[in-house]
Amino acid sequence: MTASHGPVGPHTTPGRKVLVTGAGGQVGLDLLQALRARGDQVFASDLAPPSGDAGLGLPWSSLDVTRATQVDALFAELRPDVVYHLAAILSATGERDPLRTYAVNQDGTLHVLEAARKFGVRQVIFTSTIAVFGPGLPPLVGDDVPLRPTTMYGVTKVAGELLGEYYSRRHGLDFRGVRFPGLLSAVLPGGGTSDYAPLMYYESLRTGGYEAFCRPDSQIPLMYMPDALRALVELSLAPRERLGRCIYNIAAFSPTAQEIADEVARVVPGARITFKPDPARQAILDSWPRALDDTCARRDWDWRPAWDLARMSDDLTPKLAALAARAGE
Ligand code: AKB
Repeated sequence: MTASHGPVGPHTTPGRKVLVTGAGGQVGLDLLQALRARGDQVFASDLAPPSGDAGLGLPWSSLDVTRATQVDALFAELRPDVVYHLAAILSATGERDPLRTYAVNQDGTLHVLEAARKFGVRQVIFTSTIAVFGPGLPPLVGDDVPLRPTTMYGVTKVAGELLGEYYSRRHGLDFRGVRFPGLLSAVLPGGGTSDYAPLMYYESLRTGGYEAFCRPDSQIPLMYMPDALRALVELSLAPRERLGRCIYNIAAFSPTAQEIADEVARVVPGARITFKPDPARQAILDSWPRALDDTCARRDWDWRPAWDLARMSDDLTPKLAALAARAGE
């Protein structure tokens, strides 16, 4: 689709006032630092602010996105230029409590978009996911294949994409987003089906091995967090007139679970990785793309991944080793 957007703002200048929802999660904590480093005035929000140093010394607000009055009050108080809307419950946790997942992901996104409209937010950046896709996919999955998700997480992310596009068309909101692959970083993930990938590294470092909940031939798109953060910033700063759509596939690498296990054995010598597929999570993995086609992102805003599996392993392993050591103290 062709997106229509709101008034042009100073997207390429630093010093934007940026609010991040769901800031205490795997993406949020790293994104806060990336935004601060580029000179944005950053405000964080989540259900509860993290304790101690984890809050990075930034202003934090308690925000339950399922409460429209809370969302309105925070937007009215802060009047952000840009909102990164990350607050969501992921796929595996989502299947344990689908109604709560609907409330957080679906109602929460509606509340954020509505507050953005009411309080003059210039741009909303949305984090979508490979979970918007469902069974019967081609080997390389483009942006516009039919979206038939099997999880409540996927259903609500499809709806979030469509709601944002509606606000873009109807209200001129500058709504943009990426479909993230499974992400790996030095912050442990919370409740995703792609978690087997980072856990292979982390548990091998912490305990010497890991029993993965998937088959060795499972294959989904994955990405290292620095690429994911750069995508969120670069998409936000891209000239609007170049964007032919609101939501973009982005891709980096697509190893099988066995290939990740082999890679972990290279960087964590002696790691014992075994496979014991969990039927529910395996079915979710089997319904997701094996590889994403990100041609549109490459064409419209010059997206390119910088990290492959081997480079990521070399960079990530010492960071996860430090995390595992702290966990053992
Ligand atoms: C999940 O596994 O639910 C997430 C995702 C792929 O969006 N990491």
